[in-house]
Amino acid sequence: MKKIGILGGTFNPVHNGHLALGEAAMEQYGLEEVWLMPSKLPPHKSHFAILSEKHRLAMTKLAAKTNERFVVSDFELLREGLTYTADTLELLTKEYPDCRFYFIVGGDSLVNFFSWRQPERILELAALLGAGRAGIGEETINAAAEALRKAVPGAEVGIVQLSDYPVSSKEIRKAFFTGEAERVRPFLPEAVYRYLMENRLFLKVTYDELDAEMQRILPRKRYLHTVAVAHLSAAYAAACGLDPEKALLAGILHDCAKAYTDEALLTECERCFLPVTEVEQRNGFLLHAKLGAYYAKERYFITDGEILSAIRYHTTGRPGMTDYEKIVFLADYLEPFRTQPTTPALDEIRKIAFSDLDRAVFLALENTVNYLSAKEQEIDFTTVETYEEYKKKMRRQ
Ligand code: DGI
Ligand code: FE
Ligand code: FE
Repeated sequence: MKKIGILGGTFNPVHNGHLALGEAAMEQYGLEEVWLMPSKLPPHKSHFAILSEKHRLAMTKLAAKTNERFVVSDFELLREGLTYTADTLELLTKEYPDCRFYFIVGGDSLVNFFSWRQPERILELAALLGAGRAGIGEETINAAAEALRKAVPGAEVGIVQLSDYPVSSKEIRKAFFTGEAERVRPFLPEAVYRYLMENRLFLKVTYDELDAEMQRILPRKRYLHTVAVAHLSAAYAAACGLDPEKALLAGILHDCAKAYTDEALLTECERCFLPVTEVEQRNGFLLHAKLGAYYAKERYFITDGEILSAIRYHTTGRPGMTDYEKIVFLADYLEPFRTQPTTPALDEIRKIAFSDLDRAVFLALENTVNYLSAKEQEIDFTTVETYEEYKKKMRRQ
């Protein structure tokens, strides 16, 4: 039987850590080849900035040239619909009856292997190799491997001894997006680095990518609101001589953390070490602005402070708001699909916003504060402070 390793992944981009894992598996388990198999987009993960199959495959081919025993397989890419490992192995074992497949996964996957689809079937069809990972701990991984061997008689489960690779694909993308591509160059096969540079990939976060991601993660109505805010923000920016592109990006991301319940927002903020005030404890939804700015930076690689603060303060405003903050705050309140039954003055403010940002912000704040008071809802201290500042400002005019 010919021993073949299968190393699947999104490979966005493929890096030396993937190759090191493949090579370690070859050496430690006597594999003749390792097939690098780029996968389709996993439905549950973020699709943001995932390159086309064409690019991911091309880079994997370049990476495979570093070792003659690497083979690139487009087996998963060529299949229709969702691809589950069990199905892939079912087909592979039929097509290559004289091969024994060694399916290589990260150590974390070994630990939660029973959450995969048809784990027992996978273990019947192929051997499973998990990468040892310092982050998880040798004992945990060994125990997981032992549990799998016990669960399926005859299952072959092994561990690939390998120290943690210092970077991930995500960190590589981040470095590219933030202009630090050179720093991660040593972690990529040189040909892959050149490919990314020559094709200008991961150089800039585009509106279209963010739009597609919001469409994917937000409910339909919220998505339409978001797009309306993005475009209205851009229009305000143009009217004020500011950069419409920046306003557009702030607008499309302003509610990117809105698809959570109040409770989930609290947990998520804690997980991300974001401070939570007492008012926010009681009114969890306020946190979507803070968490949204955090996601914009960490997930969507936005580095522009003016874009980030426009997202951060879009719900409460703040004293001394910047123009971009005012723009997104207003667009959020005034976008044409937004209906606020309690605010007949909305159309009036809509007109004013194009010529006098400050007056429009004042009126929006006044309405919000009145509305919340009438409904006996707690008002955030920042909202109150901002309102007070604007009242003074308006008296001076
Ligand atoms: O996320 P959106 O629904 O698009 O809009 P948003 O982020 O402005 O949130 C809207 C709600 O936030 C709206 O019902 C008014 C409310 N809000 C704004 N400031 C405060 C506030 N709610 C409370 N409880 N306290 C505030 O200070
Ligand atoms: Fe919001
Ligand atoms: Fe909004």
